[in-house]
Amino acid sequence: MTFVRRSLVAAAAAAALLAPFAAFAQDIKPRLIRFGYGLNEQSNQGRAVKFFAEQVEKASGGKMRVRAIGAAALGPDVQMQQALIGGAQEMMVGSTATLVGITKEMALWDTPFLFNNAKEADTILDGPIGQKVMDKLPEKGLVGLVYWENGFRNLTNSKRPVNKLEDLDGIKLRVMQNNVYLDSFKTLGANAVPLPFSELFSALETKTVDGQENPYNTILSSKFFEVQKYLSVTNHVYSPWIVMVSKKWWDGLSKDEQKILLDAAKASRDFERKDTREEAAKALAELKGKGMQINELPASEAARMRDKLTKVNASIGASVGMDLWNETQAALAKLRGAK
Ligand code: TK8
Repeated sequence: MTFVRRSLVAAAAAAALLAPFAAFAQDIKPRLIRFGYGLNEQSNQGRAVKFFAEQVEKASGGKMRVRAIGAAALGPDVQMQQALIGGAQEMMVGSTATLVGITKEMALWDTPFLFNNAKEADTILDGPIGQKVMDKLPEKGLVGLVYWENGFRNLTNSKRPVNKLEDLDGIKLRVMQNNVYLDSFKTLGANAVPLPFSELFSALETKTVDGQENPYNTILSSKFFEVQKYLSVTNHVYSPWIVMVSKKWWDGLSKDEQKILLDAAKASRDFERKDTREEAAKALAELKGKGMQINELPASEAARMRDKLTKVNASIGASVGMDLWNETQAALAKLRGAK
């Protein structure tokens, strides 16, 4: 019998012995962690939350239990953030973009075309700059554990293929509740309207809005192809998700419990990025198969869009602070030079 098996058997025997007392002994009752997220269970987000839950249960020997609650059943991102701050919910994952109202430095990640590829995103997010931004959360009542990949965002709509900048004119486009996104798409000529993700499908279905932008994975898992005909490949911004814990609750955990959560979060990050990238690589063909009409923007039009969007950079720099902005630009320049 291996050591692990032997200790598992021992643990099981101990648990069986203790079971009758569990109802009385407070510290034996598993800690329940309500982990909310916005996408559905069959999404890359849902799969990664499930993976995290399994890791935590395993590492804690069942003393910590994660209840994964998807499809915004605990409310959209901004509502869950408040529940974490108040201590009414333990954990969540959501876009950094919806966090900007609480921690303005998160707007750094909303910079259009900040990262050229996933490698750059991983290096910056997992490095000192990503940590520095995350370290702004505790003073607001939140603890950030890791960044996951939401992904490069692309445009869909029900009106027409976006082949040139002018095609966006008058398109009613849902954006996240975030000023950089609002300004970016207004700058491009769209009629941008902020809406929580949980209201998006029905807003598209009822034509309250004509379009939206999200990574391929989400367009697929949220079935936007059922209500959107055109997908234009823009990759206009890399969007991270962030896994967060209520600070009120976190502060009451033992060091061991905190370590279990952090280790599981790191393992889930690696799982999630791999899973997301594998899915994204196949998603375009799948979306085509579902009937979407897909177009790449001609390089000259992509450049025009990019040029227009850089106009929002000055306001991002001002809100995140020029030191952080310059440090990020320097780190990216160094990364690109090192290749
Ligand atoms: C899910 C959202 C989603 C985001 C959006 O809660 O709102 O468009 O991309 O992933 O955070």
